[in-house]
Amino acid sequence: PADVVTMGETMAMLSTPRIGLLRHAASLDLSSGGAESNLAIGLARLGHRVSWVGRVGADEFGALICRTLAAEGIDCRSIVDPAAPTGLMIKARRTEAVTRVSYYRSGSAGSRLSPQDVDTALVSRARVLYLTGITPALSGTAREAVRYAIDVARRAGVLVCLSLNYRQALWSEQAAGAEFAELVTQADLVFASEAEARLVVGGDTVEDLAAELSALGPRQVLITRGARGALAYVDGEVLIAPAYPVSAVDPVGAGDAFAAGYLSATLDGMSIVDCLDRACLAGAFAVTVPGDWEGLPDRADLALLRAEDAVLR
Ligand code: ADP
Ligand code: KDG
Repeated sequence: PADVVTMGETMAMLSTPRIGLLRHAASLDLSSGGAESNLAIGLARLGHRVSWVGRVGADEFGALICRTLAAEGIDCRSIVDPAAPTGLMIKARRTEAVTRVSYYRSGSAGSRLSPQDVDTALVSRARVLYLTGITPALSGTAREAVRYAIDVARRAGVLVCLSLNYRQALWSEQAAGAEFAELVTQADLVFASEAEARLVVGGDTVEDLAAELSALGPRQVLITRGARGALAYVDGEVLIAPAYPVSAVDPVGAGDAFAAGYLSATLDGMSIVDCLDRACLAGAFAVTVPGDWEGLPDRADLALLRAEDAVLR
């Protein structure tokens, strides 16, 4: 059985190799990305058994996604949907600091995920189910799939983890806030940025926001704060961790990496302090490279950001 089961949409990704307008790019780099599969890669690199479930089109992009996930050691449970193409995401670095993401995913195979795609045996035997707030924004059936997977996990006593991951291109703050408020009550562990937490609850400080989210049900709430680090609120106790100092080239994917680090340490039975530390380490690795997941660390890498020497021989 898998340690972690995750489900969502992974898209093909085209990105500009240089800074500037997309229209001037003479060539584009081809890769893939998706919040849940990024998380899966992060966990697989750290040695955990992960299954990813999602729909892809009967096309080369779909093949690319399965090939990538399999190469990363993930149990790829892709469902080939001949009725729709694999979704596409375009990333252009407009300036050194600003990345623009455009989606070509409406009506995509990934968005056609439905409750029938949830393998109840796979989910019930896992230790963790990881879902994001992106999936319910994709379609009515995708939203039902999320709810069904959570029901199955809860009935089997599987830890339900939810990353809010608000994507403004997909839905309004109001619609997302209402959906998140319901999903949070069903989760054991919630990852959110401060802005995402504010879609659901109010509060003057980050601690207040975490406490309010936890009051809705989850025993553990993690608030990610980019280069400012993160905060954990567990059983009423607050823990704060600074970010590891790195020079960031692309912030996309940091949240997925953070979640992978946190869940990896949780599966290893580590203390909350150590879970938070591994989460921040993984988050820092993710921002050091242009891709969404390519910079994710393996076990040996975890010691690197703490290393004294810049050159390891
Ligand atoms: P998201 O990708 O969901 O917006 P964040 O940007 O808050 O999430 O990043 C998640 C975590 O990754 C942060 O809490 C932090 O630990 C780490 N991280 C993000 N950006 C940086 C950065 N510039 N330098 C170091 N660590 C970072
Ligand atoms: O979390 C990083 C993601 O933004 C990315 O890899 C693609 O799943 C994605 C999305 O919907 O933005």
